Amino acid sequence: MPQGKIVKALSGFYYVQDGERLIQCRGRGVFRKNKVTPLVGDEVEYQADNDQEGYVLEVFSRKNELIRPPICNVDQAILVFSAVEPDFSTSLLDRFLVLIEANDINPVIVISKMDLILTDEVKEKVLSFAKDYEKIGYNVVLTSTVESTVGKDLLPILNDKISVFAGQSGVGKSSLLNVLRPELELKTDDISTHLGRGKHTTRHVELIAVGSGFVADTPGFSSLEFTGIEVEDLTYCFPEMHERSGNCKFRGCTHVKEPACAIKEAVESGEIPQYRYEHYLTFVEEIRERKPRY
Ligand SMILES: Nc1nc2c(ncn2[C@@H]2O[C@H](COP(=O)(O)OP(=O)(O)OP(=O)(O)O)[C@@H](O)[C@H]2O)c(=O)[nH]1
Ligand SMILES: [Mg+2]
Ligand SMILES: [Zn+2]
Repeated sequence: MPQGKIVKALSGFYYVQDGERLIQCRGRGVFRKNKVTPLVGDEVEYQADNDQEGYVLEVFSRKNELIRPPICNVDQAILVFSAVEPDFSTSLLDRFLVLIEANDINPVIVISKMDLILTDEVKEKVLSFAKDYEKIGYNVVLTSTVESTVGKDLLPILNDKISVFAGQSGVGKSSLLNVLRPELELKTDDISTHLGRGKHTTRHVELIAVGSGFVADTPGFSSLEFTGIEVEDLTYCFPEMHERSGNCKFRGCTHVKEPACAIKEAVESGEIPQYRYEHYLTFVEEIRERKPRY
């Protein structure tokens, strides 16, 4: 039986990419056999007499699975954050990073719209943030759609992987993909029209072949709340805290009020940026407030 990858799910059809062929399939067989709903990203076995009337017969086991957006076998999340318009936000970035770390997905940080920076002051600020995140161990790529290096900057990261593009509206996700594959002509919008969107746009998830990889151009995570994440999990989502937490005096230290806390010491000595720790504290508070307290 032939095998392929589901690259799009729409109106009850699954579109299976098998090399150069795209086969429109139904999923009847699978539902009956192992009660699994096929997802974009699935590796499947299918049967088809022609490209319009196929059947997904079997879904192979998944590496991971996101609920919103509904997609699986994701290798990495490309977090697109613009340097300006909108301004670079470490608090929003840290929120995305926590959600992605909690899903065991590898994040890559792309700082876009570098060409729109007008002052040295802003440029230095953005570069120093980039350095902070690199120091944590994250891959940080600075780029813009006017740079001729977008392909060189991004393709090596995207090749051979399934990536989800995530980030605020208007940061330039679709624009970057349009540079990588101009023939796609993905719809891009200026900020003003973005405000009226959202409600009206049907957002189906689709994998787009870019280089030898696949990319999902979605807003990423429709909810940025920490549902399902506990305070104890949060340290794992801050790699620079996780690697130091063994040095805290108390096991299970939450790095908030405990004495002899290695994290607080690292913040005081400047090894961990103050803003990262503050975001951590905000998230701890948010998770604690979610719970009923007696
Ligand atoms: N100068 C400049 N403008 C950019 C760059 N990237 C995007 N833009 C502009 O920013 C606006 C928003 O870009 P989009 O690609 O639509 O943003 P998006 O992230 O896909 O937004 P959503 O689809 O709403 O999530 C458009 O007007 C783009 O032309 C860049 O690197 N440089
Ligand atoms: Mg877009
Ligand atoms: Zn601690």
